[in-house]
Amino acid sequence: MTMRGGVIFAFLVLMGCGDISVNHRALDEAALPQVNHANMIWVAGGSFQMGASKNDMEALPREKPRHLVEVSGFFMDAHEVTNAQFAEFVEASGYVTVAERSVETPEGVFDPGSMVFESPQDVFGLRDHGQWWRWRESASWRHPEGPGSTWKNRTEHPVVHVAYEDAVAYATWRKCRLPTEAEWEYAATSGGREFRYPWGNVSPSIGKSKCNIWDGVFPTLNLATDGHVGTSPVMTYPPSLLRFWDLGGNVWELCEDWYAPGTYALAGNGGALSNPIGPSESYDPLEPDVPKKVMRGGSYLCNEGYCSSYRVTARMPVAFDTGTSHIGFRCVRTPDVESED
Ligand SMILES: [Ca+2]
Ligand SMILES: [Ca+2]
Repeated sequence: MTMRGGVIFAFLVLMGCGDISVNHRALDEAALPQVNHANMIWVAGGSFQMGASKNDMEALPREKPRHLVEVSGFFMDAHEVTNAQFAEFVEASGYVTVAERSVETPEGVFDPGSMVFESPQDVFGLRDHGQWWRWRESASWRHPEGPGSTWKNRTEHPVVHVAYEDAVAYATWRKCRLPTEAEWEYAATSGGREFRYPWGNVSPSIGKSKCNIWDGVFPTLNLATDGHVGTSPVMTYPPSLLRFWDLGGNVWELCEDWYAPGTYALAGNGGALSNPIGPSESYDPLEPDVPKKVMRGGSYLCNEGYCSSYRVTARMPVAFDTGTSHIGFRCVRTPDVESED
């Protein structure tokens, strides 16, 4: 999926140039969190089978083969980082997110903006994402749908329109980091259990709502039987066994690993991988020139008919400089970092 970077890149190609510079603003290292954000869950280390089984017909090839992984213990946020949490970071540090920055090129300065999901009345197949993603000037975490929308009436919703470097900046400020794919999946399976979803093995279409996804026919009809068309406040649905909320659905969660579809195929020769961190560089055959990170867990746009990415093994590439209206993150921290406080 081509988002912010792709839109800008395509525009620059059209203009015949390609040198993008952005307005970076240094973090104020002294402005550390004044509020205890340590709403984190301890995940005891262990080993587990990472990835989808070969008989899983719903899983994509990039989720296979299943392989043995060892993970050291870590703390992880109980819920996605909220707008209120991110606002405290921005107020303390003066940080400006990627979506809020102008893009300077030899041909001129382009206004800030981001990609916003807008449900179309009709679609012609599901391959052309441009049918439901729109570039909106001024869209950012402050204005999730662009002008006229604001984070201030959704303070406990997950922050969105964060690119990888925005998430890293926030995590660093909190003395945390982003999870690796292995840590995320290990937490999502509540420590390596045979779970298909973060809540267990029951399909989200059966019984009470288990997470915030797309109820209906994507992308034209959202029945919102789970109570939410867009993002929902964190901790709305039942927690997982380890008491994590929204690991499936609500917003996608950025991970530290670079994306490559063949990561698991290179995962060793039968021995357990210890704390894997993914490939040294990304490779997406569909857009080989765009560096991409991995995100996990699906979003409020996923459903069984289109993208069942709330499955624990689902993995999705995202351009490292791109945030959208359905991408967020949560933080982890290791005991060594914890003990330095
Ligand atoms: Ca929903
Ligand atoms: Ca999520």
